[in-house]
Amino acid sequence: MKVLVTGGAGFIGSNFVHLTLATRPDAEITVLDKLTYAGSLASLDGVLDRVRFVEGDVADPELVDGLVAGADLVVHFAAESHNDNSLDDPAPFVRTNLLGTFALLEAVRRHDVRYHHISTDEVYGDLELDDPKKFTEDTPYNPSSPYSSTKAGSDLLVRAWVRSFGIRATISNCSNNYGPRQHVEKFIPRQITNVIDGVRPKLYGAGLNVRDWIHVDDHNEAVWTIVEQGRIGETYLIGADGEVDNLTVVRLVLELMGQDPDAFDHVTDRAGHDLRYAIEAGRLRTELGWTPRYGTFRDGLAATIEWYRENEAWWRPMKEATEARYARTQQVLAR
Ligand code: NAD
Ligand code: TDX
Repeated sequence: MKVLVTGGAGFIGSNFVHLTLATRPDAEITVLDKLTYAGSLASLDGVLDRVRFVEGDVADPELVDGLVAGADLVVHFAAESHNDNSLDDPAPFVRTNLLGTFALLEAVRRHDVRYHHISTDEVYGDLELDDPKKFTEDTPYNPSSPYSSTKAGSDLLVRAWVRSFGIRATISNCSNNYGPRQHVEKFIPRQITNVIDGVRPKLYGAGLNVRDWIHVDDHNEAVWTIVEQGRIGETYLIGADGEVDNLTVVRLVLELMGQDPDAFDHVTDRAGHDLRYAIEAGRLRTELGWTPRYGTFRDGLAATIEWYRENEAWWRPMKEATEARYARTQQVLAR
């Protein structure tokens, strides 16, 4: 099977490439990636000789058309993915997340190629801390940030192209991923690399916000399950019942790294900060028989810390610029 992976030099996309080559050796992979600040060829170390790498923009219709024409399957990970950046400058989010998806949809429509769309639980907005309900496939869309609204818009484009043009597409909306090769702007890698650098972790506000953590390999196995068994036109939520509040995560990172669990700073909160995400993945589990394989969040976090300790050469080049960017907008409020 010829697979076009967009965003394959990013966090989840590169882990998808590694996992696919390890578990489905017949797959012929082409990666299309613009190598923005978030993409790194080093994330494909060890497999670059087994994939065709194309540096380019998903929002370039001609480039995309040629690549889609030669594929049996497109898995679309490429996106501007960081909420904080979208508050700073929404323009690349609109361009990549909306126009990039549009270019791919038109190409898969022309060439009748199977398409899987990677999206996020953030399209549903947020939940109250004490709400017993979780997000389901029927939860109304209610995105909060420029990032999540452009992802929501891209999902709606996919649904319309299925209904109006009969493209063969599926959508998945996953909760927060963690694992190796995640950019150091994101919550968990930022704190791990701060501690390695002797800098105190930075918690937004009081840290009561809850995220539903899933290991990136569990996400990517779920994507393959949907590609292989999912119903065309359907949306599947992906999550592994991993709800943890941010304060607990920061304290756990510090504890696992041998530090005082209270040695962190409270910094300026994110504007419009979503309170809680929680996924009900019943459709994926009962209809398609998927189940997460990774162990506890604590074990997964310990393994992730180990990865960052052993792979400083991977993250060091992006650390200084990331912290310089945060320093412009975030102040320490309390220790
Ligand atoms: P990432 O920022 O680590 O990687 C994004 C990749 O896309 C980078 O390699 C970047 O170079 C590439 N890219 C950006 N703009 C591009 C363009 N115009 N053309 C081609 N390539 C471009 O993001 P990630 O965390 O790996 O997220 C991947 C996908 O998964 C996104 O669609 C995101 O919305 C979704 N998602 C992420 C999470 C999460 O927790 N990280 C959870 C659910 C869904
Ligand atoms: O330094 C920090 N301190 C902090 O308290 C950072 C960077 C984040 N946070 C908080 C904000 C969130 O409540 O941690 C939580 C997680 O933050 P992010 O890693 O930025 O993730 P989030 O905004 O939840 O979005 C992530 O999951 C859904 C991904 O970045 C998205 O791409 C995905 O769609």
